[in-house]
Amino acid sequence: MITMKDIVREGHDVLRQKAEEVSLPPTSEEKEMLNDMLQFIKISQDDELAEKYDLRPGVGLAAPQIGVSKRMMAVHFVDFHGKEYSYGLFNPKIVSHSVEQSYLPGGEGCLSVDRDVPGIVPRHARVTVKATTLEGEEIKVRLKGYAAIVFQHEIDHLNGVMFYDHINQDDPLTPPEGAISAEEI
Ligand code: UDB
Ligand code: ZN
Repeated sequence: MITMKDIVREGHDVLRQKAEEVSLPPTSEEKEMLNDMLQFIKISQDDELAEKYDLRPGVGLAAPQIGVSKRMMAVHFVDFHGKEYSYGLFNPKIVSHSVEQSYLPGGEGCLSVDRDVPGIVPRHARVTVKATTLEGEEIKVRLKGYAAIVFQHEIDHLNGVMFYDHINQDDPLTPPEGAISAEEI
């Protein structure tokens, strides 16, 4: 079982590397690891288990965050419209995105970052992501609002990018012109 001691924190090189593509079909070790990542996220959202194992309630996790430089990510969350997203994904790729930008009004955090970094993180308002699921299915999902932000945050980890790289240093709290709050879509 993955716990917080397995989570790599900022400063570690693996978080700045571009992760390797997983050659398909994945090995049973790769599938097991991705399944463990998804379980970690689910367990972290269970109040009793999160307290028992001292976990931060997470919505997503990318393999570099457990020290593995491979293109794998897990997400498990319900968006503001009550729609559930629960996936373990190999080789996720943004195949198209909107020009319009969006952001979470409260900014972002990260399981690999043990400090508060205030600031607006501009993201694409809509993205289409292609990936292969844990079950071996090739999928193409269209995402907007909160879901689009979670996926972009995790895919960034596969490219060595941290959320605060996107914050405008000169004016951290002002959203870019034309950007919409992720809570509105
Ligand atoms: C998170 N959790 O998991 F609205 F049940 C964040 C942390 C960094 C605060 C743990 C989170 O947003 N939890 C949450 C929010 C809700 C309801 C709920 C739980 N991540 C994932 C991460 O670090 N992945 O690498 C950070 C998010 C910031 C924006 C998208 C991902
Ligand atoms: Zn993160």
